[in-house]
Amino acid sequence: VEASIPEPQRDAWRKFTPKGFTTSEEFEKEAVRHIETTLARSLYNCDEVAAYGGTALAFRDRLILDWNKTQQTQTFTDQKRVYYLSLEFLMGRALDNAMLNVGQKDSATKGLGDLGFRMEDIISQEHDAALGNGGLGRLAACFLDSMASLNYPAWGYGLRYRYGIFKQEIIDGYQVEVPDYWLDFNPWEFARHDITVDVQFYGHVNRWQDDEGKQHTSWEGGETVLAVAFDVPASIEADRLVPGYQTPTCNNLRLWGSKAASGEFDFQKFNSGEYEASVADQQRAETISAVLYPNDNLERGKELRLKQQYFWCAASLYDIVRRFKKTKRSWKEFPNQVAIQLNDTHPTLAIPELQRILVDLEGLEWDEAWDIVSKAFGYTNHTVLPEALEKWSVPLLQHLLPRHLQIIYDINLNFLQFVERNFPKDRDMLGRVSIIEESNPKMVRMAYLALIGSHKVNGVAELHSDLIKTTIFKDFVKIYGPDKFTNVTNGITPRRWLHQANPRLSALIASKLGGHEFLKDLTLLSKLESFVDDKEFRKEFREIKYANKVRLAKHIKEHNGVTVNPAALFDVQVKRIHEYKRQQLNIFGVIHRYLQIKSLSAEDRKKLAPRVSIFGGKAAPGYWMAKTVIHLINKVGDVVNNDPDVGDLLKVIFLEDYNVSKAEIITPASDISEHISTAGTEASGTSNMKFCLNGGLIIGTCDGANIEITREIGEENIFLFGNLAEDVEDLRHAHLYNHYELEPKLAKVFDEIHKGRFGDAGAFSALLNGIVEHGDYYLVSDDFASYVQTQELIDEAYKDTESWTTKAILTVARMGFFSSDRCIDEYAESIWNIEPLVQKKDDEA
Ligand code: 9GP
Repeated sequence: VEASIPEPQRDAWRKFTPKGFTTSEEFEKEAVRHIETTLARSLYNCDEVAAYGGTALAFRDRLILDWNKTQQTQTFTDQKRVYYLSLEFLMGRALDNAMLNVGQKDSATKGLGDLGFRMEDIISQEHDAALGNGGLGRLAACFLDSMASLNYPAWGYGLRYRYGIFKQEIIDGYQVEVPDYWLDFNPWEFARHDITVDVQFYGHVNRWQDDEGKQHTSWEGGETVLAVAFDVPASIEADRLVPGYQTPTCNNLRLWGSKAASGEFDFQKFNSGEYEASVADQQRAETISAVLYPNDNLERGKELRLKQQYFWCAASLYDIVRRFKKTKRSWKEFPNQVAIQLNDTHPTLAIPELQRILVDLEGLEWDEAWDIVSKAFGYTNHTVLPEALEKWSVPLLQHLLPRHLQIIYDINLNFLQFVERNFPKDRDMLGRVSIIEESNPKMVRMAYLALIGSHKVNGVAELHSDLIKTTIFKDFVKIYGPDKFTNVTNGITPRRWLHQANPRLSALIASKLGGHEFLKDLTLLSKLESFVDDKEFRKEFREIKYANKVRLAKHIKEHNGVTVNPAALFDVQVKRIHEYKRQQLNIFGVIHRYLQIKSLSAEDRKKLAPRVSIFGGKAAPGYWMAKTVIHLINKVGDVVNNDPDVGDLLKVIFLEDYNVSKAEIITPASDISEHISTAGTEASGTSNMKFCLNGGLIIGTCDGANIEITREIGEENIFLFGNLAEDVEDLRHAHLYNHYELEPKLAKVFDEIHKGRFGDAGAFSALLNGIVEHGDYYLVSDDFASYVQTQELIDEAYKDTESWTTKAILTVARMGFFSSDRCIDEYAESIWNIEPLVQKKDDEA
C-alpha cells in the first residue's frame, strides 16, 4: 500500500481518528458544524433542506469510518470478492436507513427537536436515488444491503445517471413525464476524480505479427470518453441492532459518470470564437451517463443505451482487473479471486471485454483466456418475456465496438463447433442456439452470449427457473446439462422493508421475540406463531395496521384530495404498469364492483364491505397501452369518487409518482395487495414479499414467487385464482384460431366503457380491442370470473376480523424464507464461492 502513513506516525493519526457521536448533544454539535461550515448556512438561515444536509453529513461521517475500515480489511485480507454488475440500483432514500444502521436515530430525533425540527420533515427533504425502473433495480439495492449485512466482500458497479427514472405527474388523468434531477445535493457520494478510466468507442481493428511470428490484434482509433468513479457507501449492516455482534461492514457501490477525455473544452475552437463547438465534445461525452432508460421489461435497441452498457462494463472491468493485478497473482487465479455477477443481460459486454483484455492486452492464448472468463461470470435471468430479451444489431456493434463483435463471432464459432461435435444429427440446433440471429439485420442475442460466457445461470423463483429451462434455454440444457442452471428465489431486506418502513411492527415483534435478532435472521419470525392467540398481541398488531392506514389516508387526502375511510379494506396494486402485470384486470374488476353497488338498494348496500382501490406505478413513456390503463384508472376514479350513491363503499385512487419512499408508506398500510400477472410472465415479483412481511394478505395468480409464498404461508392464507402457466399457451392458441366469447361480467364492464360512462370511449378502444378482437394475449377474459369470485371471498373474509388477523399474523411469521440474506447466502455458496469477510480489530488492519 503505497500511500500509507509510516509506522512511527500512526499513533498521532489514530489519536485523531474521529469516533463519531453517540448522544443527541454530540449529534447536534456535528450537525450544526456541518450546517455552518460545510453548507455555509447560519442560525438565521437554516431551513429544512439545510437541516437535512447537516443531519445527512453528520451520519455520513459515521458511515465513512466503517466504510474506510471495511475497504482496508478487504484489501489486506485479499479474499475472493464478488462484483455485482447492475445497470440499475434503486436505492431510495439513504438517511433513515443510515440512522437506523448506525443505531442513532433516537439521538438524532431528539437533537433535531432541540434545534426546532421534526424528524419526518427532515427525512422527506431527501431526493430518492431512483437509479432504476422497478423490481430489478430494487433487488440490486436489497442485495447490497444483504451482502454488507452478511459481511461478504462485495462491490456494486453501476452508472451515475444525472437523471434517474422520470417523475410522474398525472394531468387530466394522463401520465406526464418530468425529468428527475436528483444530484443538486447528494451527500452520499464521493467523487473520486483521481479514479478514471479511458473508454474507447468506434475505430478499427488491426492485426499484425511480431518478429516471433505471433499474431496480435489491437483496437485503434475512434473516440475516447473518460469514466470517473463516484463511490457510495453501500448499506452498512445492521449489527448495531443486535449489540455486541460484530464490527460493521460497509461495502462500496461504484457508479461511473462520463466526461470528455479531452478536458472541459476545446481551446482552439474556443479561441477562434466557436463557443458552442468548443463544448460539444464535453456534452456528447456527458450524455452517456445522463439518463436512465425508463423501460421495464422492454428493450428498444438504441445506440446510446449500447454505449452506456459498454462504457460501464469497460470501466468496471478495468477497475476489477487493476485491483486483481495489484495482488501479483497469475491469471489462472483470477476466477478464484473474482466472481462477477451479471444482473440480467445488460452487462453482457463484460464477457467479450474481459476476453479482449486477456487476449489482446495481456497476451494470453484464446482458450486459456476463455477458461478464465467463463469461470468468473455468473448470469441471472430476470425475464422470459420476448420483448424484454436484449438483442443488438450486428451493424451497430460493428460500428461502435468492432473488436468486440469479432470476439463475439469467435466465441460463437467455438461454441457452435462444440455443439456440432456433440449433436451431429441435429443440424437445426445450430441455428437455434447461435449467438447470431440470421435476421435482417443480423442480431446478437445477448442472453445466449451471457449464458455461454457464464459458469452458472439462475432464474429468480422456482417456476421461473423451471420455465427458462423449458422455453428460452431449452437447447442449452441439452448442450451443457442441467447443472449449469439453478434457482435463487428473490428476497427483500427486512431492515428497510420491515424495520425502517414499519417501525412499530418491528418493535412489537422485537418485544415478543426478545430483541431485534430477527432482522439478521428472518427465520426467527416463526416464533411469532406461538403468539397468534395472544389477545394483547393481536390487538396491537391490528392497531399498528390501522395506524399505518391512517397515515396513508392522510397522504391520499394531501395528494389526491380524496377522503378515504381507514376502516375500509385497502386494496393495493403498486408496480410498473405493464399489460402482463394486468392492472387492466384490476380496474375492470373495480368497474364491475361499481356497477354492482349501483344496482343494489340502499338497504343492500349497507351489507357491503367498504373498499379503497389504490393504484400506483409508472408506464414507460413510449408504452401507449400502459398509459391508457393509467388514464382509465383515473377516469374511473373521477366517476366513482364523486358518485353520492357510492360514498365510502368504493374509492379509486391513483397515487402519483410511485417510488421507493412512497412504497415505504404504502406497503405497511395494505390489507390486500394484487400480484395478478398472467401465469408464467412475472419472473418473481418482490413487492408480494414486502406486503406479506408487513401483515398484508395477497391476491395473486400462480406465478413467480407467489407460488413459494403460498408454500411457506399456507394456502389458507392467500387468495389464489386464475389459469395456470402450463395452460397459457393452449389458451392463447385457442383464442387465435377459434371464436371466443368475452366473459359475460366483463362484457358488461366493456359495455359501460363503450357507453362513455368513464369519458370518451375512443380513448380506451385499443385496450378493449386487444381483448375482444386481438386474441386477449394476457388472458384477461379467461381469468375474469375467477378474479371477481376471489374478490368476493376477500370481502367476506375481511368482515371476519379475528380470522383475518390470524391469517395476517401467520403470514408475517412464515416469511422468514424471503429475506435477501437467504438469497445472498445461496449465491455465495452455489455461484460465487465466496466466504464472509473476517473483520479485524483496528490495530491489525
Ligand atoms: O419482471 C421481473 C420481476 O418479476 C423480478 O422480481 C425482478 C427481479 O428479479 O426482475 C424483473 N425483470 C426485469 O425487470 C427485466 O428482466
